Amino acid sequence: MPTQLDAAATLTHLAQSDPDIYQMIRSEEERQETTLEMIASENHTSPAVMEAVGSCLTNKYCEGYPTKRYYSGCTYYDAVEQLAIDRAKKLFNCQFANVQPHSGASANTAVFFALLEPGDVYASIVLSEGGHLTHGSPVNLSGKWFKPVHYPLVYDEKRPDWGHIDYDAVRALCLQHKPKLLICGYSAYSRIIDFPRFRAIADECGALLMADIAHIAGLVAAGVHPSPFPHCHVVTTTTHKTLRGPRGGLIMTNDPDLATKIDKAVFPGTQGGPLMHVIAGKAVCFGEALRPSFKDYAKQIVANAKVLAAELTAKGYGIISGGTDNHLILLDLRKTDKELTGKAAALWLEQAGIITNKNTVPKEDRTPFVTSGLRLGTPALTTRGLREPQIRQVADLIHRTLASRGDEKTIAVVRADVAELARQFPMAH
Ligand code: DSN
Repeated sequence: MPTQLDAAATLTHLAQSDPDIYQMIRSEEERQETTLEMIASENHTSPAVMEAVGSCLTNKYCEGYPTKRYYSGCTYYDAVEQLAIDRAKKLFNCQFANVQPHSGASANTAVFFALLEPGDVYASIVLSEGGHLTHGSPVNLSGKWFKPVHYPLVYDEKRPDWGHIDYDAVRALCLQHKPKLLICGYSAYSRIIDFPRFRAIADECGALLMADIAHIAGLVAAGVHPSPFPHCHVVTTTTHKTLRGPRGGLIMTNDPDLATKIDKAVFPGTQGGPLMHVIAGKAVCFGEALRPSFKDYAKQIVANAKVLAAELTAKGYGIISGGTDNHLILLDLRKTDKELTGKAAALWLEQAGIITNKNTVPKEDRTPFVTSGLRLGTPALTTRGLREPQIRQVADLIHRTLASRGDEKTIAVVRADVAELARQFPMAH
C-alpha cells in the first residue's frame, strides 16, 4: 500500500479513480519534459515542494494564525505555518511575514485593504509598460476602487538609462499627486530597482513604500538583486517564480503596526481558510532557498539571462533598456521587423517547443492580445541545468524560429532540436 507521499509522486490512485485527469497530468508532464520553459514568471519546483503540496495538509481548516485558530486539531499546522514564517523572515531579513496569501494578487489586494481607503491615490507603473494587473489596471479592483497615477520609464534611447524607471519623473509625479502608497516592483522590467531612491521619494511626498518583488524574489533571497529591506515599508511577493516554490503569495514588513493591519487584512479581511498544504510547500521552498546552492542557482539565472540578451542582440534583436540585470529580457520586435507581432512570435516558438509569452512594450501601439514584444526568462531553464553554452544554443533556436517567419519545415526541425536539448536536461521528479 503506497503512502500518501508515494501516491503523490506516482499518481497510482489517480490513475485508477480518474483516468481522464491522470492522463492530462501525464501529458502535461511530457509537455514540460520535452519543451523549453522560458516564461519569466514560471519555474520547475522541487519534488519535495510538490510532495508537501500534495500531502494530507489539504484536509484541514485553520482560519486564524498559529496558536490562535478557530478550529481544533491545528497543532501540526501551527508548527508548519510558524516554520514557514520563521524561514521567510530569515530568508528576506525582516521582522514579520504573513505566509497565507493564496497568490501575489491576493497579497497585493490585502495590502490595499490594510493601507488604503477606497478612492485613495497611489503611484505605480502601468501594466502595459511592465507593471502588473494589480497595480492599477482599470479592470482590476486596484484600478476600480482606488486611484492609480502612473510614473513613466525613460523613453529617450539616446540616454544611458533608456528603458529604466524615470526616477525624476517618479518624484515629480509623487510631489504633484501626493499618493498614500508608492509601488515599485514589476512583471516585465529587466533592471535593478533602486529601493533607496524610491524610499527618498516616498518620504518626501509622505507615502508608504511597497515593493512587489514577485518576479525577483529568488534573486533578492540570494543577494543577487538588492533587498527591498530596510527601505520598503511593505514587501509582497509570489513564491513560485524565481523563488521556485509552490504557487502562492507572501507579505513582509519590519513595522509591527503594519504587520497587525496586514494580518487582519489577509484574514479575515480578504481571505478565509489558509491553504495549509501550500504553506507547507512554501516552508520547504524557503528552506531550499536558505541553502548555499540556491545562491549559485540565482547567480546562474542572471548569467544565463545576460548571455541570452547578448546573443539575441548580436543577432539583431532589440531589447528594451538594451539588456538585463535580472532573470528576464523584453524583446521589442518592432526593432526587428515592423510587421512582426508578439502574438505571432510566441505562437511560432510554441510550435517549436519554446514556451514564451507575448508582452506589451513601452509606448505599445498594439493590443495586449497582439503586442509588439516578447518576454523571455531563464529561471526554469536554469533549474534544469542549462548553462551559458546551452543558452547560446537556445538563442540560436529562437532566432531560427523567428527568422523563418512561421515556416513549417524550419519549425519542425527546430522542434526536434529543442526536444533533443530538453532530453539532455531532465526535470527533477
Ligand atoms: N502573470 C505574472 C507574470 O507572468 O508576470 C504576473 O502575475
